[in-house]
Amino acid sequence: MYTVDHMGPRYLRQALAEDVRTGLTSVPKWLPPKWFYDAAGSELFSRITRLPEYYPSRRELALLREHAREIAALTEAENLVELGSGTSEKTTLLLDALTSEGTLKTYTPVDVDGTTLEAAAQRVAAAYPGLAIWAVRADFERHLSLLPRIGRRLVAFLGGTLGNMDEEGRASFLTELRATLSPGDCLLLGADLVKDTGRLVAAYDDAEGVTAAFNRNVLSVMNRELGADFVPEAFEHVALYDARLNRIEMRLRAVRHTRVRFRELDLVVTFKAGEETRTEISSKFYRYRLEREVERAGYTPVRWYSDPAQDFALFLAQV
Ligand code: AVJ
Repeated sequence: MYTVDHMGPRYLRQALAEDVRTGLTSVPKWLPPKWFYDAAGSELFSRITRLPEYYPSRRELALLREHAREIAALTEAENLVELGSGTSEKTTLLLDALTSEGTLKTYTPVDVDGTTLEAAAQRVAAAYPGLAIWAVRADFERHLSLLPRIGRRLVAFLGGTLGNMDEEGRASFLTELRATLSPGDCLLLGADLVKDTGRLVAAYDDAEGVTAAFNRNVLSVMNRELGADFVPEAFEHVALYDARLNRIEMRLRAVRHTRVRFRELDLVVTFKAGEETRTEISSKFYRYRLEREVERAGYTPVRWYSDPAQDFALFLAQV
């Protein structure tokens, strides 16, 4: 097992600092969702995937169970590259299928959180003794060109994380990724589909408040990394569905006028009472539109798998 770290403590602070300077001085304020995922945030996300309201993980797992063998046969991948691998739980299905197919040699999990990445890589290493593991700590929005290019690749981008980007962001991401791939390499996307607004909102505003804690975790990350003095309880979790842009937005709403000092940045940010900071978009897809986006970025659609309720899809494309 090898670990490559493109996000040392200095990089992390600097990238977060840049995003804070840009996002929290914009109107309206915003922050990129990648900063949710420190060790605590990754753990909270893991809990989200088990919530009754959060259907995407269960749907995707069922689709993987049903179709992993065919995906393995179609891709004949030697290297499974997983972007935003987290705990690598569902990855087992692809690893098993590619192992039976007899092609798999390498697993390359890629994640922003070192703790979660390391633990997941260790677990996979123990369960698959013959497998080479290249754990890469990286930000897939910035470090795509630095990913190892070993063997025939299947790049898995699951969970619906592509939805964290807007249409423009998706176009550049897909194009940049395409540029690092070779003929025969494949891309497997997990995509959450447009559906009833009530169910969408409930998935991002669960009764237990786990998603609210996950949302507020970004405040703790800024406190720790940038010496900020956010009081997380002074911000309310907001989840709403924008039916025009087909996306969930998560926001943090200041319950009262709040002034936050960033010790490491020489920066003070004020939040008006009721002011909302957007912390995440989670786009929901229509099949034909996602297929068109992926085709425009230079891939050929191979298979579209979805459940009977049309809740979630796995989309396999090839270069
Ligand atoms: C990991 C980005 C797919 O957008 O559904 C879950 C993150 N945010 N609940 C999503 C998330 C709030 C999740 N992704």
